[in-house]
Amino acid sequence: MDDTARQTRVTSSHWGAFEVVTEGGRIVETRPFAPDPAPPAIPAILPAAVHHASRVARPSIRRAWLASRDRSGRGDGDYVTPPWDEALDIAAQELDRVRKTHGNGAIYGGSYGWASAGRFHHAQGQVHRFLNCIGGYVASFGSYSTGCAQSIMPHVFGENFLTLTYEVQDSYATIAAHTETLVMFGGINPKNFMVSMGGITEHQTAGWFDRFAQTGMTRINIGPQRSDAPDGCDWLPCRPGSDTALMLALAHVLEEEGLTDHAFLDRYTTGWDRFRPYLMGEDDGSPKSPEWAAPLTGVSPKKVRSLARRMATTRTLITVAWSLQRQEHGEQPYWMSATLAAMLGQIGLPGGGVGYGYGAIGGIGKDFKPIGGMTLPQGQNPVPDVIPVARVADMLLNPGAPYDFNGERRLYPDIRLVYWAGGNPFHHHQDLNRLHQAWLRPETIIVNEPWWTPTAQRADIVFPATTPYEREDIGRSPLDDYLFHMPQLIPPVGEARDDYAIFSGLADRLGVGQTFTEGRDPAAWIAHLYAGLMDRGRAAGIDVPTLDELRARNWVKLELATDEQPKPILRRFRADPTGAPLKTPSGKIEIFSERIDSFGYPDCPGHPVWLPPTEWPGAATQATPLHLVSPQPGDKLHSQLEAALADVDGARPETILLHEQDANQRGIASGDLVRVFNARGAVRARARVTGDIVQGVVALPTGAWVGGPGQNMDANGNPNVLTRDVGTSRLGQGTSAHSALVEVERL
Ligand SMILES: Nc1nc2c(c(=O)[nH]1)N[C@H]1C(S)=C(S)[C@@H](COP(=O)(O)OP(=O)(O)OC[C@H]3O[C@@H](n4cnc5c(=O)[nH]c(N)nc54)[C@H](O)[C@@H]3O)O[C@H]1N2
Ligand SMILES: Nc1nc2c(c(=O)[nH]1)N[C@H]1C(S)=C(S)[C@@H](COP(=O)(O)OP(=O)(O)OC[C@H]3O[C@@H](n4cnc5c(=O)[nH]c(N)nc54)[C@H](O)[C@@H]3O)O[C@H]1N2
Ligand SMILES: [Mo]
Repeated sequence: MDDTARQTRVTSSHWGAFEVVTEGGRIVETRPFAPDPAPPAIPAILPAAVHHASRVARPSIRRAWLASRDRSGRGDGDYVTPPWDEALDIAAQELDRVRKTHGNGAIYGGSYGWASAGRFHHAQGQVHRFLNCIGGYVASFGSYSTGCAQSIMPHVFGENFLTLTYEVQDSYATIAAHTETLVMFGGINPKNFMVSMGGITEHQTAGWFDRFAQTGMTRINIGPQRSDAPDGCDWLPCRPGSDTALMLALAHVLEEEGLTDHAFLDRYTTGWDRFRPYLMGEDDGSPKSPEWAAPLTGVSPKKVRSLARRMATTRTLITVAWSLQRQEHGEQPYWMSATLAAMLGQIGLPGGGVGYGYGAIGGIGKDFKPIGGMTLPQGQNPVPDVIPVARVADMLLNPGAPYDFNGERRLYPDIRLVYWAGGNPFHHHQDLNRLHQAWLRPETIIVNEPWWTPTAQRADIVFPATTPYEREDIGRSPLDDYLFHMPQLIPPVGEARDDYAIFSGLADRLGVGQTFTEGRDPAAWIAHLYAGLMDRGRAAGIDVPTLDELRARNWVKLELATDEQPKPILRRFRADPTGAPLKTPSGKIEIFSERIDSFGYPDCPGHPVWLPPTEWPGAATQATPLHLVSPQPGDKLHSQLEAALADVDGARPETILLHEQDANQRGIASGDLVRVFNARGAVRARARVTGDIVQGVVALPTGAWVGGPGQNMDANGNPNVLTRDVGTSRLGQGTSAHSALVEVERL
């Protein structure tokens, strides 16, 4: 095939499928994929991003590290660019030195991040398989997305949190048919359902909201921003961090007005008797009434009462955004929402109860026959150490120190080498100045990256990785009903190699080449993994084309649509609580957990409670009077494609939303450049003044590449310079990204 001729082919990505026009070995244009009813705008930036000057062109090694193993200059930008063979030799020797001197437990390979959508070339799968082949690595548990929920929710519902969100909750079709009142804590966010891990083809969530409106469903967005739910929803402004107080007040009204479903509580839950005295203030003299909550939440008691009555008398679904657990004490709104739903007695009824993360990614709320995805086997990790993913800076700063996590006391390992592929911690982690200090500790940092991200800029060895457009792959997500052959569209940019080739080269040098590759090249691996997918499809009665057919067709829509819920765990539990118990210790929904209580954590006691975060509007000070929420960016995925997006006129610094009154007080108008700061750091941002945010709250999206170390202000506007790096609690140890106070001034 002449790959310089003009061609149009389809590929898949985390933000959807799209057509790619190539010519002369370059991506020249992208176009929407016709079957997608609401294609996102993100792919338009691809031609600029893929061929951007910020691509890593050659293997790069920090000159000072090479000369003297210097770590202090990480971020100085002074690299030498040896040929591939030499760079791989150096990296392999260093991996070997570290494992022989300190053991594999000194290698951190958690390597958190979204990487790209193709299944074989998924960077995390590749790095984990490689590190397992050379004796293992310290891994990470959970995600920045839902780490806290993954710890708390199994105690409450007995189910893995991801199973709960992806397979147990009602689909949008069921909600449209049954729900009368949709109560959305943190909204169901139009910008967020554009993306979905591993791919999303038909963006249907907006269409479902049109349907909800037609059915007359009441849709209430509770939180700091009107824009967190689609247009047409009611907005109940509420201060960030205060949702648990509002849920408690709703619960108090139910109990006070005789609206609690006690029959449900008796049959399906445990621990109500331990929780009720707290709710009614019998044990602490403080009833959790709407009047109690009002100064915390900013919501009037009258509104709380009328909402509670509506929830008790209509089919009500409570939804909770993932953002509510990316904050200090994020366990509490999650646990309390389950308790509130139990009091309403609708859990297990179609369109009733509680659901988590609707809209967080576009794939949630679709019901498909499960035929699984396609993953590279990662092998066994002989190293037992696993840290909660968001505790990475704590680990690097405190080797050997004890920490608590979900009932266990553990010790942080002593990390000498960090290997990252497919993530950008200098975008995603909190308190980046602290991470920078932590990052100076390991002896060596190796990163595979297509672009010179802030993380690549702070690595000692950088291997240039291909993007999905430069290699063949298969696109397939269990939350989607399309299957893609992702053809190689253009030759690798610069000297980039696939992660697979990089790890094969290292594995060869470390004597485990055959173990890593099993003698397969990428095409053979794709054929091997694809055969497994075909088998599972056949077993489920689904017609999956042969790989050759798929190659010829580029994409197919699989017949995965189903009216049946794949895992009707809560329906069966409701029908027969003794015959189909939950996997909690009591077999029931746990409003009080003996297990959690036995941990003795003051920051996560045995039943849901109101615990004010250290930083939230209720703790605002003169120096930091404003609460910062740092949502996902609407125009892209995290920090991906940032280099090209940052070039767009006026795009950087990133835009911060301020309430009119807060802006007036500071003499700030829309378009002004501002300095956002607290004791942890300062960033530049561009102001946009609005009435659609709660007064005292500012919103600065994530995703800008943080500038170089040593500057006292990040010029691009990465909110993680300002966020606080502390676990949600000893139980969840998730990120507390959304709990931060700042001040803003005009520049
Ligand atoms: N303040 C604040 N911070 C947050 C959040 C928040 O709400 N507020 N949200 C958090 C959440 S939920 C998340 S998920 C994280 C996201 O954080 P990340 O997942 O780390 O962010 P990405 O920008 O997606 O990073 C993926 C990186 O992989 C690279 N990459 C892509 N394809 C390949 C490949 O094939 N090979 C290799 N080697 N590299 C590749 C990309 O160029 C990019 O640099 O951020 C977290 N941070
Ligand atoms: N376009 C786009 N979509 C994405 C992503 C992306 O990078 N870009 N990232 C994806 C990923 S990895 C994830 S994990 C999901 C995350 O999905 P979410 O967690 O839902 O996303 P966020 O944008 O962090 O937060 C949504 C909103 O929650 C509100 N909020 C913050 N704190 C509080 C609070 O205390 N109470 C209430 N009631 N509301 C609060 C904020 O106003 C914010 O706009 O998004 C996914 N979708
Ligand atoms: Mo996430």
